[in-house]
Amino acid sequence: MPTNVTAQYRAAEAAYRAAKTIDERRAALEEMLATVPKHKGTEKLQADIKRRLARLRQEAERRPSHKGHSVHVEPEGAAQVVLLGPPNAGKSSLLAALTHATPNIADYPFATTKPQPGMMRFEDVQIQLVDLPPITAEHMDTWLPNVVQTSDAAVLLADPSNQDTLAGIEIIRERMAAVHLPLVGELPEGVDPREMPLPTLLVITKADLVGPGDLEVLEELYGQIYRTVRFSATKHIGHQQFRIDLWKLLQLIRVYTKPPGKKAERSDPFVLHIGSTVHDLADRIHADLAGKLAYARVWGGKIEGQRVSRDFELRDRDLVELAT
Ligand SMILES: Nc1nc2c(ncn2[C@@H]2O[C@H](COP(=O)(O)OP(=O)(O)OP(=O)(O)O)[C@@H](O)[C@H]2O)c(=O)[nH]1
Ligand SMILES: [Mg+2]
Repeated sequence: MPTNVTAQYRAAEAAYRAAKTIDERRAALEEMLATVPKHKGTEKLQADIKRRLARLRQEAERRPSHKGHSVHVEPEGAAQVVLLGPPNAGKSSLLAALTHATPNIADYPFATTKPQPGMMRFEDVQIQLVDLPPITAEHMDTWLPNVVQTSDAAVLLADPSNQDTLAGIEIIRERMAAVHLPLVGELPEGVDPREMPLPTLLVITKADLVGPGDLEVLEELYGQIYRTVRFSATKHIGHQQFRIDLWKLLQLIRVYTKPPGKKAERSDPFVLHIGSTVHDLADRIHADLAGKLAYARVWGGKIEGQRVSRDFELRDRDLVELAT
């Protein structure tokens, strides 16, 4: 035991010895790891703490206390998007960079153990990102498919600085396909009702750490299947591109409404799927409204205030006046 540790470290170690539950031990070990002085003399100690954390994780997995299938993340905002990836890929870092959430970020695997949502703003909509524990050949939380199946899309994170990334990504694609949640580039026509394909964006993380060659390898391999974006959580690389590409992947439109004769305000949009009609919009606002609809006018196309029928297909950023 090195003598030059801080008082904070000693307190964390005392807490570890006093800890009774797995969660308490885990919290104390994480605090020890955070407060241990980082230099050559403590490398063994750091490795030992990480090993103890990994063992604790295995112990937690063996216990049948998962309350597995009850884990659920209430969708919020325009869409729910899950973050999937191998350990250490940078899922929690992406969440922290793009939302106000404060997930646990650490350089050891399985730092995330529970779903953690955060809201990401894109222009005038909010998209819910859900950080998840990693998926490996050995481990996938039993509740994870449950959380994934309520989501509208997935982000698959690949860390080009890790030589095991390709194998890790393939395992995740296989495991998700095996639970009928295949990760696809875009939704296929005529889906088998037993399958719930998830439109997926491939994010190449830690773009600040590697050369262009490493990034291109992943782009060449997956570019045919997925829309890909280069990203760094620590440097400002790809943040806006991520938002734009995710919005495109979701295949949504924003539509603004105004009462007849009132001034237009393009804020607080209704979010609908591409292909939605005036009837769908009315139906979304109120079940009765669709039946009572007399006519609609639309601003956004070539003809301003164009009078349209209920089956008129709306476009992103259209302003609609519904008259009964
Ligand atoms: N340089 C650099 N480091 C990063 C970046 N993103 C993440 N990291 C580091 O990579 C490590 C893992 O990051 P996390 O965000 O915790 O990874 P994760 O995918 O959530 O990991 P698990 O929850 O264990 O699956 C941490 O040490 C981060 O600081 C990045 O864009 N650039
Ligand atoms: Mg994490």
